[in-house]
Amino acid sequence: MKNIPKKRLLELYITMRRIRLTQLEIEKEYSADEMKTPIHLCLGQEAIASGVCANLRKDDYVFSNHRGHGHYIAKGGDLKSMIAELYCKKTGCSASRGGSMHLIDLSVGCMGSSSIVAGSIPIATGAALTSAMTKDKRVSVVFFGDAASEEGVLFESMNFAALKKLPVVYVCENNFYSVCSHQSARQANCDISMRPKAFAIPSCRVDGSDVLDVYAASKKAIESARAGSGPSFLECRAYRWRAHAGAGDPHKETYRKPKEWDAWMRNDPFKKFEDILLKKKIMTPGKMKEICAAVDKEISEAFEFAKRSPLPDKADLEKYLHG
Ligand SMILES: Cc1ncc(C[n+]2csc(CCOP(=O)(O)OP(=O)(O)O)c2C)c(N)n1
Ligand SMILES: [Mg+2]
Repeated sequence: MKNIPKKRLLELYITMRRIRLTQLEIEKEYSADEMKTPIHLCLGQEAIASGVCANLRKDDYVFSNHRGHGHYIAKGGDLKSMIAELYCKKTGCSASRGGSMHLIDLSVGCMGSSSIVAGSIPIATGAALTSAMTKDKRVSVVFFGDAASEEGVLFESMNFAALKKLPVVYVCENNFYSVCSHQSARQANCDISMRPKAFAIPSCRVDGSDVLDVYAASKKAIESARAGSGPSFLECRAYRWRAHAGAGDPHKETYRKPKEWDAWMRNDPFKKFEDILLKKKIMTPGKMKEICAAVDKEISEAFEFAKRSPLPDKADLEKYLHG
């Protein structure tokens, strides 16, 4: 904390707040059934995207997955276009063709996401191969879940990245669940951070509810990738506050242990960071108010923009289809 400038700490706070409030607003509006897209909220996991992306340059690449709102926002993706995409509007960042799981903003290095679990991992590895070949000094980061860590393609990608010393950082967001299946019901060894060691890839476990821990670990990994030392792997543990998809978690009693749920609910990544900033007087209550007002305004403007944007033209239904 001592080594992080105040300006950077406030930026981290603003990013977390933007993600948190955007998620809550989407959740609130979802019941109106105007967003014709499944949504995978990242409430509870905001610190991961925020901490990692704060270390990236604008021209670095981020590859995401189905739970990608936070990655897109933290990398600087345009919020109005993101919300418009959820409303399937012409002005959406994927021109209404993608929905919530396919957010893209190439102008800031949001390279898009795949709804195929682990699908973005080899794509990010390929982008890192390009960077290594062209020596453009860009770093690729790929975010994926604990279930994606079970897919064979991760191991093929890690082997290739280690062999070629590619500038890629693998960020596994371990929220312990694949839909409703707990990690312990699926994995023989739940220590995901151990697996990259088979390829001699530096790897560590990070408290994904602590933005400062994420920031410090990803700084090291990103700097190492940029310096040409090859890939790194972060296992960031945090909790998915809502159902796998949709608003709330109406069936949580059927698959979550109450004790587990309660403990994680008391460990709010956003509130924790806010309390630290206030306690250490890095942020005054006045500054906090100012930030909140600006974020609220930005979000309500994004929703207004999305709602008043036109739907795509019927005549364009087959546009972008090839074959
Ligand atoms: C290859 C593949 N298998 C299964 C699915 C269905 N599916 C969608 S999301 C998901 C769970 C993903 O869990 P995880 O990777 O841990 O990410 P989280 O949803 O927890 O963020 C599954 C099984 C899919 N989309 N792609
Ligand atoms: Mg998961």
